[in-house]
Amino acid sequence: MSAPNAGQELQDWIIDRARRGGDPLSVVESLRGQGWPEEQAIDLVQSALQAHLAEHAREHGLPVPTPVPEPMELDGPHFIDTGDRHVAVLANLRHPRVVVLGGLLGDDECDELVSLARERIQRSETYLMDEGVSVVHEARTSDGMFFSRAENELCRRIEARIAALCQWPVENGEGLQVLRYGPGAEYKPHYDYFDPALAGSHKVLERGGQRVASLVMYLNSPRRGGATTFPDAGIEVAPIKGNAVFFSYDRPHPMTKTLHGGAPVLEGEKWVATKWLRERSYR
Ligand code: PD2
Ligand code: ZN
Repeated sequence: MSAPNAGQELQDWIIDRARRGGDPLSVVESLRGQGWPEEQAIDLVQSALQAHLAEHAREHGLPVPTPVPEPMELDGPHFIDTGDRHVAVLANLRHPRVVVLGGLLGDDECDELVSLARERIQRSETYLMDEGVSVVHEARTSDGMFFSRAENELCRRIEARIAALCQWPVENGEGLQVLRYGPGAEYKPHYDYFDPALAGSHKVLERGGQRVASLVMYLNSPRRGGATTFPDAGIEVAPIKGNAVFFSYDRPHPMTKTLHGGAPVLEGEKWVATKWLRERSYR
């Protein structure tokens, strides 16, 4: 059957093709065969699929998915060029969307972040979403601090690298957070997005919308323990200096399988820097 002209009928035709197993690229090819220019064909397929996913989510009482940063495709190259470094892709998982990265930071950059953070570090607080306040909580026994965005040359360099890696505007990033875990310290499993159903979320969502991705960067290598765990996926990422784990969540819902935690440090200490990416500009 040939593609109809435009509008709802065309959208239905695209969805019908996709339902019958046509992958998005083959649908684009069919549209090109019907005379649509390539860019327009890609836009048409993308927006039809997005509208379809949104409708499906609404029908099932789920939050509607939003675009997320995407450092690389599956089956992509093993190294990502961020402009100033070649970052290795060590593991790449589709669901939950998790990418383990090698050599995102240099040893000297890790050491410098630790030494800048050390003097400002305090017991980490947890934001209680239903009350809208931050408190010291037994679920999070690390110490931490926040840099503001672009606070110094090192932060600016790392933020620009992350923006290139994730193809996500630097303005959509929160400032870097640095955490230190002493022996026995941990971060119990949690989600990084804000639960929109809880009263306290509204205040944080006003600044840049939802968090849509997290990047946990390891600033040292604890001798034992301290892995970042994803209980719903049954994987754990070893904390190795300079490496990082990226994960994204296209809606604030457990269906993203991005429950994750910092396992107790069993020997030595663990330092990480976390970068959260928002939907929109974060000020
Ligand atoms: O330090 C970690 O491995 C870790 C685990 C879970 C950090 C965070 N969450 C975080 O900063 O959100
Ligand atoms: Zn987290």
